[in-house]
Amino acid sequence: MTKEKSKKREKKMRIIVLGGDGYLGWPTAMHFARKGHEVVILDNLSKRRMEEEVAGEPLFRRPTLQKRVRLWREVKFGREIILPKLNVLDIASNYGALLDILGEFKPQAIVHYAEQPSAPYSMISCARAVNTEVNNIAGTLNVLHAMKNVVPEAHLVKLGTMGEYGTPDIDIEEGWIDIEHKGRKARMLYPKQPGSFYHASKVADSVNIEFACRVWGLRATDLNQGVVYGIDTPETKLHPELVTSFHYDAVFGTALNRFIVQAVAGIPLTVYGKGGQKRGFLNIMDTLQCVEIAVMNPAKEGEFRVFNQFTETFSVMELANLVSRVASKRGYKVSIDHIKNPRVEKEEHYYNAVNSALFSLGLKPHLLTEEVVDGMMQKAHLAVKDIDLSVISPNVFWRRS
Ligand code: USQ
Repeated sequence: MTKEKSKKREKKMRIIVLGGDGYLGWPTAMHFARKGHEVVILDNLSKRRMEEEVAGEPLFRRPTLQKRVRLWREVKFGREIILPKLNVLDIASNYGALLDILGEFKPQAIVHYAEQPSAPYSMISCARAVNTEVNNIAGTLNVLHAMKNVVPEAHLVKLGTMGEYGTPDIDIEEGWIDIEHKGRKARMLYPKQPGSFYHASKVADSVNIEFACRVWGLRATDLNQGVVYGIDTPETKLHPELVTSFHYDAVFGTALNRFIVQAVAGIPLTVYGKGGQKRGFLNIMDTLQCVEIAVMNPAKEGEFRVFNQFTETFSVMELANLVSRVASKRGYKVSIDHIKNPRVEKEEHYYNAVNSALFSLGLKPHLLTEEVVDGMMQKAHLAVKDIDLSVISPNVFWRRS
């Protein structure tokens, strides 16, 4: 690393984490606070309500946001995390309060996780699709307008998704593509083919953010993140109640996290269809690392930067085989079920996505090894009695019935 880069890393920043109560938001807030940055959390707590709707309780009991923040203060592992008086704030519907908080705190970076994150949730019904898109798109629009009005120099670090691109038969670039059409050339946003109304909401966000950067000169990094796995980060391990919300149900649980819990529960792994679906994956610790890299290396004025945020590519079947191998070594009896795919997606396809931007800025990945899977299994085993088998089977279907 160059001297200049390491100096940048030492700089202490004022950071707002929108959606700071979630699976990724809470560990991110602790991570920055531990490094001495000034961190403010806002969250509308809607994820906790949605979890109740689908009975998708996280595996490990998780205290309220207020209690988490209080505990963080008491254990003194880093700088205090700030919860403003109006911390339970819906950024999609309360623009005035968002404006006040940004104006008062004057963040240098805004890390935006405050979105409904589940593809299946967005496909349950018309109401859930509308709710997902309104919440996600309006929230981001409010953030962009508030930035323009009170903190135009701040850097927006927005969590997008690799699922915006879909699975085209060509290589996936990082946000932009050079196109030649009828003899003329242009650099354009990469074509999008989202896999759910949730993924579509992220596409709309990307379009709106790019527009705001181009027209208002805002600076933004769109982190097109792959599927995240993992239970712990260095900070969640500091105290049992600093745990994050680890999901394994069919609505909020992601593939590898679900397979780990299924193996520990002694039930078959739920591979949807053939299992040849390929995706980019990353460890939750690398989410924190990538967000930190983005924050500490801000986009330039007017720049809309897209980083594809994943470290490795696997097919679903490769993950299932890996989990099954590790589980067998631990003495669990594991089988793999190819269940009818509840989604409409390609089950065998070309997939080659570029992810070099974060690596060139210093990302050192935590790769998915048998040890990592084994560590997750051991942790999940601690809560084996709490696994609710009734929430494992998918009950949201993409097709018309
Ligand atoms: N899958 C199975 N069995 C399961 C669960 C999933 O075969 O039990 C398959 C799905 O059909 C899909 C793949 O695994 O082909 C990934 O599904 P997922 O549920 O792990 O992830 P996804 O719905 O795509 O969404 C998750 C996060 C979302 C994030 C996205 C990144 O919930 O917030 O944006 O991963 S990406 O997939 O790159 O779009």
